[in-house]
Order: sequence, then C-alpha cells, then structure tokens
Amino acid sequence: MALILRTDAARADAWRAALERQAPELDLRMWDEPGDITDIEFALVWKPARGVLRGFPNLKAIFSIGAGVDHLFTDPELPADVPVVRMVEPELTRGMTEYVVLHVLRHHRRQREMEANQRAEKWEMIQVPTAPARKVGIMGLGELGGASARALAGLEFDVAGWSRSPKEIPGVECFHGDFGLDAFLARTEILVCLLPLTPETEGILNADLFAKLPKGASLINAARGGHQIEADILTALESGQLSETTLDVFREEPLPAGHPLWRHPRVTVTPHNASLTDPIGAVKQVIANIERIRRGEPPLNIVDPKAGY
Ligand code: NDP
Ligand code: OXD
Repeated sequence: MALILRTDAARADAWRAALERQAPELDLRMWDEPGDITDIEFALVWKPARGVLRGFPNLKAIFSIGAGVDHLFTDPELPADVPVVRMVEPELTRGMTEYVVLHVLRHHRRQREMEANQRAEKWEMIQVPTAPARKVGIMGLGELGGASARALAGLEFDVAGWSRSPKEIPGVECFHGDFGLDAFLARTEILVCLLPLTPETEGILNADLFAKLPKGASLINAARGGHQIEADILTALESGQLSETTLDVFREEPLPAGHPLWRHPRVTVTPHNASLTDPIGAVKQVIANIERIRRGEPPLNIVDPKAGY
C-alpha cells in the first residue's frame, strides 16, 4: 500500500515526518520519486500538476491537503472514478475561526483607523456600535463558515449566513440560494467570504455584489482569490462603497510586487495563511479514511464532483 505526497517544498519535511511517525507501515513515496506507480493507491496532494494523477492506475482515493479542492477540479484529466476527499480537521477550523474573529473585530472596532491615528500622534475617540448592533454576514456556512458564524454569534454580533441549501444555526439568520442573496447582502455591514471556488462562485465578489451592500460596508475574503474581481474592489474602495477590506487570497499568489492592493491604505493583505493545514492533525484524518477504505466503507468528507466542493 503506497501513498504519494505532493506538497509545497517548504512544508514537505513536516508532512513527511508526520506520515512517518503516525503511519510507519505506509509505503510513502515523494512526488519526484514515485517508484513503481502501480503500487500507489493513495495521493495526498496540494496543487499537483495537471494530468499527473491520471497516471496512477490503481488510485483508490485522492486526499486534498487543503479544505479547498479547486486545485484538483481545475484538472480536466482528474480521474473521474476516484473519490476526492477534502480536508476537514479541527485545527484548520479553529485557525480560520481565529482569523475571521480577528479581522471582523478589527473592522468592527475600526482598528486600522486607530493605528493610523497613533502613527499621526492623533488622539481621537472613535465610537463604534455595540456587537449586537453590528451586522456581519458570512458567505458559505460549511465547516469553516459555520464555525465562524457560531463564534461571532457567541460574541453577540448580529450574524447572518448564506449557503446553497437551507440551514438552521442557532443565533444566525440563514439565507440561501440566488433568491436569498440580495436580502442577505442588504443587511450586511461586514461581509466575510468562506465559499468554495466553483464555476458558480468564480468572480462573485464583484461591483454588482458590492453595490447591494450598505454604503461603507467592509469585506474579508479568506476563501479564494478567484472569488474576487480585484479592480472592482479598488473601485469600490475609491467610491466609499467599501470602507476597507482584508484579503488573504488573490488572483495571483504570491501577490505580485507593485500590485496596488499591497499599499492601499484601506487594505490589509495576509499571505494565504488564514488557516494552514496542520500535518499532524491532518495525517490522523487521512489514516482514519484509509482504514475506512480498507474496511470497504466510503471515506468521510468526500467531495461531490458535480458541485465541485
Ligand atoms: P464547505 O464545503 O464545508 O462549505 C462550503 C459552503 O459554501 C457551504 O455552506 C455551501 O452551501 C456554500 N456554497 C457552495 N457553493 C455555493 C453557492 N453557489 N451559493 C451559495 N453557497 C454556496 O467548505 P469549507 O467551509 O471547509 O471551506 C470553504 C473554503 O475556504 C474552501 O473551499 C477554501 O477555498 C477556503 N479555505 C481557505 C483557507 C485559507 O487559508 N485562506 C484555508 C481553508 C479553506 P451548502 O452548505 O448548502 O452546501
Ligand atoms: C485550504 C487552503 O483550502 O489552505 O485549506 O487554502
């Protein structure tokens, strides 16, 4: 039983160590030294080159190192008969909840302005609404969006969420589907995107959507750069339709030198690290799923290829 690993070079040692420690019986192959490819039954991957996975004839499952699987479904040659399993792992969820709470609080408390005032040695008491008077909206109420919505509701923000199918989450006003989107946006002052990137959600954070938010709303995108039209974000910031934005993800990553988002005074840039998969916790999930497959059970967190998430 062999598992092939493909991850960022910077994190390969940590993944390798976690696999060797927690699954010593596993025949671990590295991407650049696959050996006999007919042995390979499992692939644990982040952004594999297009067409490569199709070359393993005996694959039983493809495990995504990330929660997002767009890096796999953009491969037109992805083997259609092999289940794709996404990463659901408590520490990944916790990391994202921390990121969302941190940046919602920064927007809510107008922390960016406070920091600019400090730099200018300006003493100005900025009055902000109470949390129950602040309307936060989360696009995507899955593993990550659901946890963030619950955490913000726990801080007594006025939280709403938007998903594809109807949901019930205590303390969260739930909207769904195309017909629920406008009402969700009309009431949202701080918008958080935690959608998967699919053909339906590509480019969703655009000028039309921003125009449906109350003037001066703010945006946090911790999902994918493909969700956002960056020129529209800059225009909305200039017009005041958006007051500020925090972006963890970009159309091109790393964000190119000289890109206007780097230096915009009302943009916070983070380098796609809202939540990084922890190899130790993630390997536990992968091993548990390999055991399920061995017992003839379907793996947990299997992706619906039609929906693309
Ligand atoms: P899930 O699959 O658990 O949840 C996705 C949510 O989005 C669901 O509520 C789903 O609705 C909703 N959704 C999907 N398509 C649509 C649509 N067309 N209209 C409305 N709602 C839609 O994903 P996760 O919460 O685990 O992860 C979300 C994304 O976060 C990942 O795909 C990834 O891109 C990103 N991510 C970013 C990280 C970072 O560091 N920046 C780290 C980890 C993840 P329904 O519930 O009805 O199915
Ligand atoms: C993920 C990511 O999808 O890190 O998990 O972006």
